[in-house]
Amino acid sequence: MRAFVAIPMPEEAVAPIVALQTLLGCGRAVAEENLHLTLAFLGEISPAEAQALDEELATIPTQPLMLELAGADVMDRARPDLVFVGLRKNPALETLQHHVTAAARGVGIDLARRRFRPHVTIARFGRAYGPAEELRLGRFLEASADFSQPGFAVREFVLYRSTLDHHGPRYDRLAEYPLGV
Ligand code: 2AM
Repeated sequence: MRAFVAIPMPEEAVAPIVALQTLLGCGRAVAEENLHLTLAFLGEISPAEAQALDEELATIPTQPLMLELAGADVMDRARPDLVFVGLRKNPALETLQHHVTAAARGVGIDLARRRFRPHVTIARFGRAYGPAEELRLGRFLEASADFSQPGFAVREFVLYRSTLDHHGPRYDRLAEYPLGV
């Protein structure tokens, strides 16, 4: 199965993100219930690996986590394929992400060695990126560069299975891990 570990966006964060999606007005907006911050993309894993990982994730020491959304951007200005909203630097988030990747590697899941760049993808372009999108995106980036929001508390992180079909991705919760409150 294709799996990943992420923090789902709580209700308080969804409304400002939807406002950004409306402001963008192009691309395929990520469905409200799918908005998340990826901690580790696991790729294809076996049910046995998922189970071993679940046991490890449950032992991660947790602490309360407040996140702040800040600034929308694209990953690659030359060839934008997705638009995201970033998060203010947060040591507790980095610690959690470090524990999650260590847990995955600890059970033998081979993770890409990428710098952690916390973000919530709000829309994807896929192949549908042309001059009209370029114009809209340019306006959007200007209008949303200073976007910021009051912090919100995160209550959990989640191990998800991702299934891709022609309607887009479907994310199923395999297990949930509460964060300290
Ligand atoms: P994205 O939001 O930056 O697109 C579920 O698919 C999650 O895993 C998404 O948040 C997606 O990140 C991330 N993801 C999908 N494929 C990936 C890949 N090949 N490498 C890293 N992350 C990936």
